[in-house]
Amino acid sequence: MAMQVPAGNLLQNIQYPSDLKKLTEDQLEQVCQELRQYIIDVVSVNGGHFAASLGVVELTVALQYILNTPYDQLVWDVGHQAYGHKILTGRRDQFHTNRIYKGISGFPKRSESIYDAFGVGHSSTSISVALGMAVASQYKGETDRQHVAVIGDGAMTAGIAFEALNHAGIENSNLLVILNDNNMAIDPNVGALKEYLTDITTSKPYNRFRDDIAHVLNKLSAIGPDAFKIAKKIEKSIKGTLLKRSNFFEALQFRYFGPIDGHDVKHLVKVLNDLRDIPGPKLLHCITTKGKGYALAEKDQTKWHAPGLFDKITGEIKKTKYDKPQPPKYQDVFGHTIIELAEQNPKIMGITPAMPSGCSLNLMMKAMPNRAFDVGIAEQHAVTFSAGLATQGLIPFCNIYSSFMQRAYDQVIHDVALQKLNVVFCLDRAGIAGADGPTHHGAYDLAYMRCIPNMVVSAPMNEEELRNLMYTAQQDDMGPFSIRYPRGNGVMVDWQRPMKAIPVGKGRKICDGEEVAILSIGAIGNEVVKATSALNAEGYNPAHYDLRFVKPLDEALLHDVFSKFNKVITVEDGCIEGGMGSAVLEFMADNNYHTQVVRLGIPDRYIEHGEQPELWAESGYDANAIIEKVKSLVEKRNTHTIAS
Ligand SMILES: Cc1ncc(C[n+]2csc(CCOP(=O)(O)OP(=O)(O)O)c2C)c(N)n1
Repeated sequence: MAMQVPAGNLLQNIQYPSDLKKLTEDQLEQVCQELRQYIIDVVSVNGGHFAASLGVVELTVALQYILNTPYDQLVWDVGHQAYGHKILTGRRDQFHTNRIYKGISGFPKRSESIYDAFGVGHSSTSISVALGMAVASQYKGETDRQHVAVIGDGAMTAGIAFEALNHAGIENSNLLVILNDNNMAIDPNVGALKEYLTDITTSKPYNRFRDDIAHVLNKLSAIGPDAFKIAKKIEKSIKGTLLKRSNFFEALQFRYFGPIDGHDVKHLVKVLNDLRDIPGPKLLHCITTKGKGYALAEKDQTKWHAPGLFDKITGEIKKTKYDKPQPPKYQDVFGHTIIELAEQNPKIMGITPAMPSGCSLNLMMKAMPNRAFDVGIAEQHAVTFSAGLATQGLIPFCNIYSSFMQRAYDQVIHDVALQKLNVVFCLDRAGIAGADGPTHHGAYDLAYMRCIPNMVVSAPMNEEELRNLMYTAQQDDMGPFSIRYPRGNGVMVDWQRPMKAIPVGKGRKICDGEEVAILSIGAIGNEVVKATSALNAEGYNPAHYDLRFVKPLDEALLHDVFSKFNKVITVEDGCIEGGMGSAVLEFMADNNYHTQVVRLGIPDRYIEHGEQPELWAESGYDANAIIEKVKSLVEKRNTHTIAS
């Protein structure tokens, strides 16, 4: 459980950046060492993201040393690398509660600290936001204010990052983009931009040329302000004509600096200090190593992105050991099943936007490299690329986490559903996602998919159902088909059973009962199973149905339920507003039933971070909450009927 660890000699006296600024530049290396050690010490016993924060320790220290935060705006992209930032900005003593229920958030969050300039979790927003801040400062006449976006090479692959660069290039506002280039996303970064960044980093003639210019500029600027102006003119004409053609960022009217070593804290301090005085949009290209300072993490950066608890001395990642085989993760059921299906059906393709390990499409990318694609952090593109494949008669399985799919909503409607294309959306991490918190909970997909014409909206209750839904979806002419499943493990050890098609829109009865019927969708139905068996033991006898589909609804099943029961509880691991319960209410109103319906699900507010069971309980739809709800609705039964 949450465990506090002591900080090093310098770090223990740093609560806020003002304390850091009291130190000499010569002491900063030691601060970095202690900060890195503190992150290792705490994350090893409390869990969380790891390698990304280690990679930006020097950047974090240098930025806080030079900038005047929180007046200056420092925006971290994604935010999974901001642990050092949190520790240096008033949260060192709470850091051991990171990501724990009721503890501090694993991401920067405006409500948590004035130093968290922007709330993040989803990637690639930092340039847009920092530009907005910079333009606002310019408008308000706050010309001394700095605005810095720190963005990874992975996050830079997203469309919104390009959109922001395109806009920033024509605004003459005070914006510094720091490109934290470690050549990695969670998995190895992909795409032509990555290759370009590698070229620019390793190209000798380019670097020599750049260094020469920097050298001349430095000399001239040392002479005085006039000389600096002249220097800038010279830079503009030489760099402008020659570099514009060869440098992507310069072509977008940014002034490009770098690449520099992002682990040399003293040099970073010097460069950041210099850049403060240069107006307009600038980009500083820093080369860093993800996992820096922890050898195992440097070697296997994907594994150490978020390793869970580990022994910091031996590097052994702690996994609970079980005597018996355990049910698999849903993501692995997807990963193995898509290969099994693709071996039979040559039309099947696999697509992920930058989450091959997270969704287990990496298995197919290895087994069938020409049929599985990591397209970078590009959810919109992933969907429309899938649409393109589907126009040619292929059946793409486009796997996107439920919360990241929010990015691609228009593509789902306009590029897939409107054109009735056979794209299968597999929405991983649907429902409460856990320690990542509100940015990552997959709360809305049932509601946002359900209102789209042509869309099939389904959710399996267990591994076998997931396989059967995938089997069903890959049949010809199924049209757009979404399948949502949660983070974590399923409930079946013996899950690799032969697959069969499920009639679209057909639910199933889990157990008969009296007086009250519980309708569930998806894996949260297993909490209902726990509840009904506990209730049976106490003499209550609710019925339980697994709807399987929110669209189309199983109307025959619902007619049956509404004619037999006058009390109905709906249970979903998704937002109550507009979700499955709402669909049931619409059915009821349309068919003139007058049944009492109680809807359980994610309430109309943002649910913070914690373990899934803690958050289901808080939201009122874990087994206990369901038991209480049934008891409050029905009178106690003396008879004890075993559910069939
Ligand atoms: C919109 C969106 N898609 C996917 C993710 C999942 N994700 C979190 S971090 C990450 C990789 C980011 O890579 P990079 O920006 O290079 O940062 P690094 O971890 O290498 O420091 C991804 C894909 C996300 N947070 N947001």
